[in-house]
Amino acid sequence: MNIDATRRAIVLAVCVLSFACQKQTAEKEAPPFRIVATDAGFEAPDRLAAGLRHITFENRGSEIHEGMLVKLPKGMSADDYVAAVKKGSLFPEGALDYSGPGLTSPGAKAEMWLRVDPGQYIIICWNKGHDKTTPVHSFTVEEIGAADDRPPKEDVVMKLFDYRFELNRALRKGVQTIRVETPGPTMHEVDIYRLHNGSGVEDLKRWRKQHESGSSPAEALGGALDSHDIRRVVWLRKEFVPGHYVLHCEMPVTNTKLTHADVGMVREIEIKE
Ligand SMILES: [Cu+2]
Repeated sequence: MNIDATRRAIVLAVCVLSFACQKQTAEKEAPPFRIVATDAGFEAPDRLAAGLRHITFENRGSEIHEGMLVKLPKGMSADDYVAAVKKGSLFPEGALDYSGPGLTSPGAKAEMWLRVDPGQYIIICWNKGHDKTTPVHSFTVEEIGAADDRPPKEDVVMKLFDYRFELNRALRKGVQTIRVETPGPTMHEVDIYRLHNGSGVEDLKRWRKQHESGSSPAEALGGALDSHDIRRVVWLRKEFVPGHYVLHCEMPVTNTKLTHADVGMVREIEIKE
């Protein structure tokens, strides 16, 4: 190989590498779908690319909020969905729950990864009757061939069974990525709370039952809401400080006024120093 050929080969290699780098950087920098909850509703983009997406959630309100993504069936508007909810439906016919960030205290932030398919969606909060009082946010998921966002490798796998939480290993202090799976066989959700000093899991259960009356025994850190398809996996990333935490499922037990927490789907865990 003469010097010119060598130089050409080097220039070509540098071009290929720099193009690859730029491409990788571009993929890395795709901003997450950012949802801000307030007491007056949600701020979020109107569009989202179909695929596995990184979602952030921030509560700037004065009450606890969550952000359930719901895919509407053809012919159902956001107003139609809300009208059905106001008549008492938790699952308006044909609409599909697509998970989303769980209960999050004022000032707290959460992030997750979940898969969305093309269609018309709304974001709704079910906490404390907000489903009937707070406007939903409409957005469109479009198939534009965008690459999936890549969740970080999990530190812990959390499994949601009827009616218990299983972890494949203990959560540790620091940033942890949790891969949430639902062996079920029914749908579940997980809300993650950090107990305040002096409060216990029974205080939290009572407080949730009494619709958050009185001082809060815990901070809600966000979690993963239910999906219509329990085979779907979501990822949560959270920073933990040492302390006592509670995993809690508030899905209703079908045809009763009980929640899954009432029938045992609640678990206290300790994160050690
Ligand atoms: Cu459950």
